Amino acid sequence: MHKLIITVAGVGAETTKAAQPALPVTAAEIGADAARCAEAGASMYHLHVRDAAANPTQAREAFAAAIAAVRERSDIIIQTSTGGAMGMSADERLQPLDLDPEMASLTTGTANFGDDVFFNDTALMTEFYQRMQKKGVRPEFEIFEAGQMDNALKLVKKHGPAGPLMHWDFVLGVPGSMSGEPRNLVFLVDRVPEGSTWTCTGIGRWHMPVTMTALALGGNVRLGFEDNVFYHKGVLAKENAELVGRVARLSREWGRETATPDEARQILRLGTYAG
Ligand code: KMH
Ligand code: ZN
Repeated sequence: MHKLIITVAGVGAETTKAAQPALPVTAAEIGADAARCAEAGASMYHLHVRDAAANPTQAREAFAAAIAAVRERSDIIIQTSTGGAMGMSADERLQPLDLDPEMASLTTGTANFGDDVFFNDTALMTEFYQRMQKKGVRPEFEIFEAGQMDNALKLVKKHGPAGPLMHWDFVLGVPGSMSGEPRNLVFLVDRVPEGSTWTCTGIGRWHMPVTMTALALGGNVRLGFEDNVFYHKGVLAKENAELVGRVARLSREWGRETATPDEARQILRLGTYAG
């Protein structure tokens, strides 16, 4: 079993400062947050950014500023979001790819998302996938519903690979989509093709059940204020790094060290794809 890759979804598009006062929103705050998370054992940062009013944006310039701030302080793998926020157009969502990030998220199917719909039809996901292929940006297949795995596999079959392996992220517990029950994660992991790597995240109250199931299965873990703002029921986490620290400690106690960013790059075989 390889070392544990902890990904931090530290910002998100839906979490507000009112819900989590420690939410990083400026480039400087995001840079400092990523560095503290890396010190605590994280090796990847799933990046969303905000505008001057702390509203979600996919603006290229806002991503560039946040990426520069992260890079000033840490070598953590940066995975930009192409999900953006509800209601954004495909062109808006695609902007961070212009900055050639190492990785980007890619959801391969439409899903209910609370009272909204996270829209990803075949044309959109194909465009996003091919854009990533062309630029050599590794997708993380962000799966909210089981059929989205089939769609991702179909993209690879029809359009060829986007790297030496497929990296999956099972996002469980979004209201309206698949819940974080252990059997759901076991079902999805069982369908992962040979040679893939996978991580998962539990939304809200599913954070710890999904995390513990992932550790038991030997997978990787994503966490952070995009997905969950609490440390214990009703008790807000002080910062993203506090959530990282708990999972890193649990894993080490079990005999599995956390991966450094460079070790995670090797595990994910990043940078080895010629395009
Ligand atoms: N904000 C959600 C609608 C992603 O980053 O790729 C979608 C999301 C997924 O966060
Ligand atoms: Zn996201």
